[in-house]
Amino acid sequence: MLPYPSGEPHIGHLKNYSIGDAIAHFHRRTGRRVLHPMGYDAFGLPAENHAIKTGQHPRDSTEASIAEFRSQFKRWGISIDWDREFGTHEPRYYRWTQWIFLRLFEKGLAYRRDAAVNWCPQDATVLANEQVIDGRCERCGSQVEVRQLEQWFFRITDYADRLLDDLETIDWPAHVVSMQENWIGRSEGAEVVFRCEEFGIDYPVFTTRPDTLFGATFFVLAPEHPDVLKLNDSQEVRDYIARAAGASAEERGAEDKEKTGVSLGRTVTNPVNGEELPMYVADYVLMEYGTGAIMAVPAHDERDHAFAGKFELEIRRVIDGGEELPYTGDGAMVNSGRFDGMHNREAFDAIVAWLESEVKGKPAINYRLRDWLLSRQRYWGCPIPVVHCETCGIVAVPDDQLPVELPDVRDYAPKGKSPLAAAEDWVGTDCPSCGAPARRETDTMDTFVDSSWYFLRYCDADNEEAPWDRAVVDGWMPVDQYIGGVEHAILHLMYARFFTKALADLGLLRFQEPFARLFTQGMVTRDGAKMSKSKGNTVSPSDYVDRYGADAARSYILFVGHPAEGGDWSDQGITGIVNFFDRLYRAADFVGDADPAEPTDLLRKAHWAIDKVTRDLGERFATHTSISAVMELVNEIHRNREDPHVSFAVATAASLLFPFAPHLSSEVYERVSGERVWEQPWPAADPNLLTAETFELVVQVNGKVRDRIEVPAGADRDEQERLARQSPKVEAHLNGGDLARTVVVPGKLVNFVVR
Ligand code: ANZ
Ligand code: ZN
Repeated sequence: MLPYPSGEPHIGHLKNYSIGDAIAHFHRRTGRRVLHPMGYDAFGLPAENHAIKTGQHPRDSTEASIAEFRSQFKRWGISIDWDREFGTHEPRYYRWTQWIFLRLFEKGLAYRRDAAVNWCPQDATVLANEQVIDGRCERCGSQVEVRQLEQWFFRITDYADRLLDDLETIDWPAHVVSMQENWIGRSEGAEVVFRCEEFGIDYPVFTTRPDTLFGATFFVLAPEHPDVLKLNDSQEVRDYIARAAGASAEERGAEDKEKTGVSLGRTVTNPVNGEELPMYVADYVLMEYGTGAIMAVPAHDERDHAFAGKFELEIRRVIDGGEELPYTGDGAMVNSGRFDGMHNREAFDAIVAWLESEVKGKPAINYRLRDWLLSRQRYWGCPIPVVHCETCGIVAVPDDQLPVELPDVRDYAPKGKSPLAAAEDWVGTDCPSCGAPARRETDTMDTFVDSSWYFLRYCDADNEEAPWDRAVVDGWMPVDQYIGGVEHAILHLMYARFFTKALADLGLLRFQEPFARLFTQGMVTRDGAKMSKSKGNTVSPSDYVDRYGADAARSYILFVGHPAEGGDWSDQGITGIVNFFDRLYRAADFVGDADPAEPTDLLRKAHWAIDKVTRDLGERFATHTSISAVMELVNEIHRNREDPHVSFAVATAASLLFPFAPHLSSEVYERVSGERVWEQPWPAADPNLLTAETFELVVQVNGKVRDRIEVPAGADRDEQERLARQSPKVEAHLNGGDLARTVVVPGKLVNFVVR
């Protein structure tokens, strides 16, 4: 993942790019073509807020920070292809961000509408739903307000099913996959129509429990529902609506929140039994979800139950089971007329079928996912390339006039509209369609737009004719290994997937997913505590690089634990790495004294280390155990300084350490062998010299790795298959499936193919 350049790199950057560099070196030396690029996610609020405070142009502070990041990455020795570097704030990059926007606009995937939006009063801008955490602004923590404004959206909801289904096709950590699933929030249920006879209005509701239809005893509209005042415009109702507007969706929907509401004095008819249900307005029903109206079933829903208790409404059980109400489990239908006795899961389908036949309902699917609000009323972002014309409406800026460059302004402070609105010379333009005077769009794009396609540009960074050449991009992509923090599990990783699919639909790409494999790194702590600026316990990588060298800083961060987990940084700990480096460096002087024909224990140890690092690093990202394997080898070397194989052992140690500590390792390697280690293939362990009693067997189900088990070295095919089948993890995946065949690659893997 590309960094957001602010100040100087922190420990998370050191870790992220040290992992990536180790993997890049490993794969280069195993014979792959490796593209390991770097860029900067350079637009965004922090640079702009800094500009407001200091008057410095955000471009200047951002570019100063980029220069600092670049110079530190170079000092760390990260093997980046610097020819492909760019910042997303450069016109040569954002020209193509605008170009992509226009392609999505042409397809109706970018559109503008009036919307109730999350407004941060502190930052004076709208926020995407994803940027509101517990009703507060993700950046500054202010309480978010709701406002009605014209905004730009990407129609990501059109892709909800594909974004969900294709999670199956990528190798991502389970917790990230489930976060994406929850964010998309697909619910299957039914739409059921309740009629208000008095007003002649039909109210559809979305329910995930049509099986509980006979248990509906009241009906609720959201306070924002447009019909509320039509049904009852009393002062009490007006006051209630006004009060509800202040609270966030999370607060309003919370199960434990005291329920409030007002009776509307009207009724709707339950389509299944003709009963009249009293109507209420209550803030636990949200306008943005489903239809903004619900049928309430207090016997089987927590919130309806709490509401019914407070307003003394009937609670009627319709599913048998559980001691107490509300009961949310399954069971036999009761009090449900002709459906009594049926299991509720079957009744679910039967009731929906009946509703359909009566034209009173139908199966329905609802998503939590909302369209992506991409416009920002801020300065430091990519201009949205359209103009507003009195006659023609919204008109795209022609491709040959891109980029629409960000103008300079004097005042960056947002005042409810974009600071760009003050750049009168820039705003005033001619309509590309009719030539009449028109005005440029003054909103800029969410920075997540910039980072939704940058990986494509890396493949073809200098292309001036197009954002990329399709053949080039199809050749490299998808990204084989993406690495970054879990904080991007939803926003960036969802948006980039959406862009990739939309671009593929436009015929611009051949693949559907941007990142085939994802690795999320864990958070580094210091002396057991979370690092934070306020506690003053952060680690500045440059301090340690100055003191101990880049190799030590890089290796230490990869040694403190598996990089997917946390890992604790301690100042004493890093000195252990430095001592180990000293011992390796001194070992370059050891000279073996005899003819190295016969294998020795040291030679075996070297092959053991090759085998271990190859598997630990290459398959599992286990950088910590890789480095400790080299430590073990170096200890053996010091115990056997005159071993005939000592030079081979030292060269091997350097070769295996190279992905972590490239500077020291290449020097040691050259002293021992006269060669450049990065030009050498990754070493291969001689199986005859491996004395392992066990080996690691990879167990797959339908080609997906489900377990790794230790298996005795002598185990034959049948034995390997038998042991693989015993793995509980595998059993869980075989569960119920029909075993079509089993593939055994002896000594390596067993794959169960199930239907
Ligand atoms: C009747 C019912 C009976 C429900 C029952 C649940 C349990 P998910 O799973 O999140 O999709 N609902 C629908 N629209 C709503 C809105 N705008 N605001 C608040 N609640 C809303 O939730 C779907 C369920 O949440 C729906 O199913 C509806 O309540 C409620 F025993 O309908 B249910
Ligand atoms: Zn016009």
